[in-house]
Amino acid sequence: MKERLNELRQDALGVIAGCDDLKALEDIRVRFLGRKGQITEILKSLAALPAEERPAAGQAANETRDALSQALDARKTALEGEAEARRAVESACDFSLPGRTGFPLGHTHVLNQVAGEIVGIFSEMGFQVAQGPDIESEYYNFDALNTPSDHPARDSHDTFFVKPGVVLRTQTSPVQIRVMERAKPPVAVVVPGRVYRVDNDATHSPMFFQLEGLLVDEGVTFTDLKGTLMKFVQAFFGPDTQIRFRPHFFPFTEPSAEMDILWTAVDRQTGAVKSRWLEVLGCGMVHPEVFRAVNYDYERYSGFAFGLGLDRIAMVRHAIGSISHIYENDTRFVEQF
Ligand code: 2U9
Repeated sequence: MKERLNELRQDALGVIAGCDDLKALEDIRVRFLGRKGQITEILKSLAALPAEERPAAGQAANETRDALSQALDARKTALEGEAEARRAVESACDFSLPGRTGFPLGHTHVLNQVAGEIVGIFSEMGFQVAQGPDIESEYYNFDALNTPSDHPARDSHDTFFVKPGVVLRTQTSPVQIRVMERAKPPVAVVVPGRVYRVDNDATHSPMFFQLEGLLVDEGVTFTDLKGTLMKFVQAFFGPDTQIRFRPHFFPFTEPSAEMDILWTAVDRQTGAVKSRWLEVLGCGMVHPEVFRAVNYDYERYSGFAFGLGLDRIAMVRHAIGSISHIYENDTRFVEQF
């Protein structure tokens, strides 16, 4: 019996020491110490021994059982410790690793880049920046700008009405009216800002950005207008850019004109260099009726004004095909500028 127990003990201790898996260790416990385990079977068989052999055999069997039980517990603790150490290594942070791709950095939107540059060019010429409300009275948006109440632009098909007499401004010109109400000439301002029109296609968005300019003083002529816009165009589009003026009509300027630039572009497919006239802004001499509305003496003062769509300027400069690209803010587009 003693020999059998010793053999079993050596065998079991070897198996336990070689086990490196908690589940397998549990199987080993069942194999030796379980209800039908080998030690349990030996303990049961003690009853069949002669009475004088029983105590010694019982003691030896109990010792073997305790030894195996201890060995199993010790191995279990060791395996659990190893598993815990492995988990700690696997989940640990390595602070010496370089960062992943890094946070994407934002940058100024192409429209704000263009606005900033244009404002910069005009401030160097002495213009100040003025701003005003997006929601305007019909008086500031139309009446003060010599736009009669039956003018088509005042129709709800063209203008967003907030309520009778109140509109989303269709141009930034009402800001210049507010400036003139508060200040005497000389006045030289540029007004960048959002404007709204009931319009939505490849070249129009219901909300877009304009920049308008106004200069009023004694003796201001159309030549001053041409010279100022020439300076602007050369600074913005390049020193060799040519311009031309075509007569036009605006209620708030007389005479009025549209200005084109001769735009030279290289065809990406054929490589051919092509030049064509592109409309970039509207302009004119401030209408006497506008001066009357702000109590300026139109016999003494004269002035010029101009207005441009910032999206249009950005489209010309960067050869952007559709205005919707500018306002959709798809990052694949925005990132290119
Ligand atoms: C005052 C007096 C006159 C502003 C002007 C234009 C011509 C013009 C358009 C360009 C493209 C609007 O964005 S656009 O569709 N603007 O053509 N704007 S003169 O004239 C003024 C402004 C204020 C007191």
